[in-house]
Amino acid sequence: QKNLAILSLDQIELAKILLEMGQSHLFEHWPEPGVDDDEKKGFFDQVSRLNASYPRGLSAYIQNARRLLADSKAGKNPFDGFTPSVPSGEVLTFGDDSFLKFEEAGVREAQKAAFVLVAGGLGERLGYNGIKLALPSESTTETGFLQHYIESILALQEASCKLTEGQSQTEIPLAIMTSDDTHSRTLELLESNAYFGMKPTQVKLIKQEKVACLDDNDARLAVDPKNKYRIQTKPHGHGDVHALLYSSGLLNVWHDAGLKWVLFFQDTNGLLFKAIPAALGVSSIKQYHVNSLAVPRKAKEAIGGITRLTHADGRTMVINVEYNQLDPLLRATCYADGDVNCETGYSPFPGNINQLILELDPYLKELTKTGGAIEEFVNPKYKDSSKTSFKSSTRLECMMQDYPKTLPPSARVGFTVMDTWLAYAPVKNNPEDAAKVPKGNPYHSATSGEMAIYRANSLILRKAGVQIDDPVIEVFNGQEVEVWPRVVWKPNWALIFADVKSKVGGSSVISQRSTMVLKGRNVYIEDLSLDGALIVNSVEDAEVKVGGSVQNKGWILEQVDYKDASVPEEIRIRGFRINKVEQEELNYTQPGKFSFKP
Ligand code: GDU
Repeated sequence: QKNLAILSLDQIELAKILLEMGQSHLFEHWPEPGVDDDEKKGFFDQVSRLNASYPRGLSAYIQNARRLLADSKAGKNPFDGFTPSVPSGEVLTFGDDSFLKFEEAGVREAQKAAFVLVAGGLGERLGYNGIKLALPSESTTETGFLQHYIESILALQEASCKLTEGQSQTEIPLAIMTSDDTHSRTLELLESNAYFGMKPTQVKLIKQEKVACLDDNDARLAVDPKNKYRIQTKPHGHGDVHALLYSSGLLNVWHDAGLKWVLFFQDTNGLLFKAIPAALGVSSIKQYHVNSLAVPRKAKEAIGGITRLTHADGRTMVINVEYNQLDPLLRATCYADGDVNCETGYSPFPGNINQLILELDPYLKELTKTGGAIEEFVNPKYKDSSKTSFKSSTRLECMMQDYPKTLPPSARVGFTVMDTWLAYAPVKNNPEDAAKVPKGNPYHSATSGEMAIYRANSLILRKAGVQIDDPVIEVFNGQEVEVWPRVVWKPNWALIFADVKSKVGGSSVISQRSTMVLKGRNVYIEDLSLDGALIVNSVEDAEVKVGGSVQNKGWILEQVDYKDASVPEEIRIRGFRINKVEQEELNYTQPGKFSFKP
């Protein structure tokens, strides 16, 4: 009470809310006015942020927490009354006629799209201290994830405008959700690299706030162990992205600009943009309000399963069931063996890769009602079976893929399944954990993420008629991986399969030990026989034909032990480094037509 005198009117209101919501313990240890007054004001600054950043404020947070904690204590199953079954979606086969049709439609639509990258997570599982967006997606060109994403969006922007000639050049917006853990380093990465070619105004950073931790089933907010004038906070999860897009006004800006699609994606998937054009085409042709990208899922793989849930009262929805909930749900219903592979060798439930495409108009209408609040969950670690106290404080969490849960049955919610080799190779697990993944399941490590890029590019070239040697199996950091020729190209060389087909001709051959890097829009490969390393750098208006026999010692993969602390972290976590012994490097810096044939 006595401390009220030092507070502003707004702060007194916040104090009243806290007292009404049973949070008087937060002030119990406060000394007399005059002692630590600045810290006390700092406390209210924090409370004010926590109040403003949660849809409907801190009291709603506490109420939701009490409800969810009571449900958790009572052992209430969030899927009570629902029976899971395998849903049917659009299944695409890379390179066939319908795939090509979807890709073209997607490129056409791209100029009406905005991209949203969720990158607030630190990636503790990966054992990398930097932000994941700065991590090289592969070590042949050392292109980082953020650079690759931005270059892909720029290539898409250009291709889209070209397809609909006559229309003004669009700038596809990119919003990046950061957190206190990643914000300043993300901004610095962009600024020190001239936004990787995007206009700075094209990129918007939206920062998620953490949420208050909870000490007990009454949702008493936890005092920060490091500062008695602060509430302890933890991340709320990637589901925050919806509320932030709404409260920042970005969705309205995009809507007013005539945009139609919002595409969400995650921080470390080097393959994703190979799948985006076709997936966007599916959204457009099938008129999906919500389209989730999925891949065949191995049982127990750490990706959610897309599931049709049918309630006893007749309601149904197609939704992600998170990987830790899928097995108990299946066991409790009609799948006694739980999360296991079926006769195909895969889980019958497609795996959610959290690439969501939402149609903007219905999305904005829905968020106008909900403010972007997403169904939350709580996962307290109880001290004992009485479930009366926690081992450590907990908090509410939410996931962006839970957005469809509040939609009416009339909403058009679908999903698109693509081959894993084309669409999904995240970098999440450290070498030790990756090596422990059950045999046959994907490692999701820096090693597998990089190898997947070479494999995808090699397979795409094969499909376009290039003869590519089979891979060899090698072990890096205890993980057995296929090593294909290290083929890398910039997104503006080829974005969709039709681009690749138009740029390779004749009969070309690439040996397994080879490396090929293509940087330049108008580089054409014709009757090339490559056994070694070939690097082509060419300016926009040069047209270059590369063919003939290129043979040299090439670039060699050398083993690195992840425990060797003398090696930089981004190399160690892969288990190899590239020794650039010898290469043919072609540089075309002037406009004109050129042909290379040794
Ligand atoms: N993220 C945030 N804020 C957070 C937490 C995470 O922005 O508070 C971001 C991360 O930076 C990352 C993305 O959200 O870009 C996903 O985070 P994780 O990689 O930690 O996600 P999980 O592996 O736990 O799982 C998610 C989905 C799964 C499956 C999987 C696919 O929940 O269903 O789709 O990604 O990669």
